Amino acid sequence: MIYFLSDAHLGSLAIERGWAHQKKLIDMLEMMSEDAVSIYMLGDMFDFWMEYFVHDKAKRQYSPFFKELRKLHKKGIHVHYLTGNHDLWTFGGLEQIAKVEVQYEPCTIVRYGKTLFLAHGDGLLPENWEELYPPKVRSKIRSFMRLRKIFRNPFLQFLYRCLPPEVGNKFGYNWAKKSRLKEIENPCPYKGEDKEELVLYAKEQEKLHNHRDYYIFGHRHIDLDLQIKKDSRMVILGDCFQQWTYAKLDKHGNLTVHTFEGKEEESDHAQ
Ligand SMILES: [Mn+2]
Repeated sequence: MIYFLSDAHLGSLAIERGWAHQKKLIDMLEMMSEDAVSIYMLGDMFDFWMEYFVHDKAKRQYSPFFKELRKLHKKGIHVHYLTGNHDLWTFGGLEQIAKVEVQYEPCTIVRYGKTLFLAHGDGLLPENWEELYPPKVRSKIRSFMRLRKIFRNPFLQFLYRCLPPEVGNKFGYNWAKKSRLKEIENPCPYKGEDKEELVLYAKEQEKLHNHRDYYIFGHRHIDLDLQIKKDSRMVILGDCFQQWTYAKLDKHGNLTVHTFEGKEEESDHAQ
């Protein structure tokens, strides 16, 4: 079994009961570990992840999560970590501490006879996006892409890593909190097959003869399972803090989407 999950946004200042959140994520991984060969995390597992040049005490809050990931590694389960737009600032530290394999770019893999395209999903647009959207949306996309470029600039990354972690974290976690709150107050639902960027992107890939059986994305925090062509499907994974959705690929090459309800003891507690 191969599992896919994304967008836990651990450490978010906008998510109450951070400890219970992390615990549920660990329970979810435990459940997966029963029959997983590999697990793909498709980005934004942390609300803000930055590796400074000096020790960052704030990372301690994730110790249980790291411990679980090391346990999976020890069991022989490969955990792949694709970076998102909240956690791209990893420079070898996460790999070392959590024993995961970090990938910075979308990738295509072949498993159980199926071709899968995996990506967090930020910054993926169809070629002709400028003709597709009205000016307001266009300028929103443009400023997101500008910010994305700044975030990925090696020199600016170097400068940020020089900051004392308390200073960098204060800014980073609050920036992330703002985007989380904005999402809660003003959620951006599925835009429809003719508007949703990732749907258009996947469809375009198919037209360009980059055929894949499955496309799996995170980032949007919507739970979408869509047949884009007779032999091609796409899934957007939802999240791991409100929806708790994940996907799995079985050994016959079937991809299915599920919701993790939590461990039973937990729901007994939660009344
Ligand atoms: Mn994201």
